[in-house]
Amino acid sequence: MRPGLSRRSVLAGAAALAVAPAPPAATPARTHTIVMERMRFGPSPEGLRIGDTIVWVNRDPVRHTATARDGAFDVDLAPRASGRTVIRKAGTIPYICRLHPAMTGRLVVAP
Ligand SMILES: [Cu+2]
Repeated sequence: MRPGLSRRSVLAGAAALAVAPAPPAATPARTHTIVMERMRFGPSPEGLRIGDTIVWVNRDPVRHTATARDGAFDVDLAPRASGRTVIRKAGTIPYICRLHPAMTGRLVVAP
């Protein structure tokens, strides 16, 4: 038993761990808007991150959906309605309107 390794030094070590530099503060989640208008999706926001929210706004007089091709989300919007989804994964996520498959877009989410 090393006499130098006292209970005190063990506690000091634990305290040092507790104040070790934290990883960079997580970027606060943000909210982005994508407008559906005139049978198109508006531009996809830049700088998307996991945890961010997308607010989908349908300004058309017809129903639309925002449907991820991989099933990550599926928002069904009556005319003039809006809805929201939270981004749960990184990568490129193509999406369409199920009712108007010519309406397409993609989210690019940072890893
Ligand atoms: Cu549509």
